[in-house]
Amino acid sequence: METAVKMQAAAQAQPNIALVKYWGKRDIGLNLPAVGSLSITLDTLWTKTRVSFAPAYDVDRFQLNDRENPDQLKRVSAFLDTLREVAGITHRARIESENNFPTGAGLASSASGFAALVVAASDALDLNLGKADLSRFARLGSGSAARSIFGGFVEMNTGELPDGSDAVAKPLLDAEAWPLQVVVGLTSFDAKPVGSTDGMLRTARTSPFYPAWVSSSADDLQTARRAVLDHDFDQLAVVSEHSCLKMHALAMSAQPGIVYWNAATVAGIETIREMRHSGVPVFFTVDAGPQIKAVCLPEAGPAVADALAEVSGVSQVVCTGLGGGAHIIGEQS
Ligand code: 2P0
Repeated sequence: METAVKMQAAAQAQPNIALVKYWGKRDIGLNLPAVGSLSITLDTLWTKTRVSFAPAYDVDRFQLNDRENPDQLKRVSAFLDTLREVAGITHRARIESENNFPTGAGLASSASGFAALVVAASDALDLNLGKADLSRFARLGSGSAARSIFGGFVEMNTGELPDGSDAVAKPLLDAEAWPLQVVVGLTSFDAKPVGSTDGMLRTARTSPFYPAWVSSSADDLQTARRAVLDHDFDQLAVVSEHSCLKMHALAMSAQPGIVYWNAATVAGIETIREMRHSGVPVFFTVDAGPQIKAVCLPEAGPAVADALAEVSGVSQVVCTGLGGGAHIIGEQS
């Protein structure tokens, strides 16, 4: 039986940026989102992960960028346990992962990380999972990872079933159909002060605004979905900035309040708003970290990159288009 299983595989996934944000869980154990979300998958930032299972390994080992990573090992190992259970094996694994961008600084490294991991590990175990199942398993690792299984514009559902089997992402529009550009202004490489999971739980527990956040999210999702399908940039800009500011206002209203921004984040937001008001097709979004992300039509890319590079406190600017979903690669490079 074992000889039929190849036991090792490598995969690549790219981070995604939510335009309609996920913040809050309807079930913590199954990691089910309390709200739907809509994202774009990037192309030049990536995680590449190689997984090998072997009877000779006595423990799981996880390396990130060529260094053992004991902090994340427990989470990765618990995630692999779920797949091992499905495969009916107990072999331990070696996981070697590489990010070509800063980890844990608000650039969605857990999204690309768990998407690459589930694709590599399930292939190594010959689980033959379809994309919806890959998305469902990726969600168990990190909610946003469910979206990185797919490329382009992606929608994530809360699902309604108690077991969460319908809480999966689905593709909305291919990257090539509306090739937006993303310009990321890096303002800090420090790890975020409060992780997303803890931030969500604290917010749900303590913010008086949490019920309003949950009940207003379906409208944002519907507006954004329509804007994407219509290629209506202005409408997408309005609803995306609204969802971003609403999520951060919500986090700030937790006790103690969670502030992911720094001075450069605020300056970047002002810069992008001024550009948009002067007619440049660009809008901003910010995730659970201080990086500023500008989304624009391709013709505005160079001007947006120049403007963000000028913002005081922005140390580096990264430009990327939209890319495809997580996939198997021949070798980890
Ligand atoms: C998002 N974020 O929609 C939102 C906006 C950050 C801000 O999804 O607890 O790391 O692992 O499911 O996926 C980041 O949260 O959280 C996130 P868990 P995750 O992209």
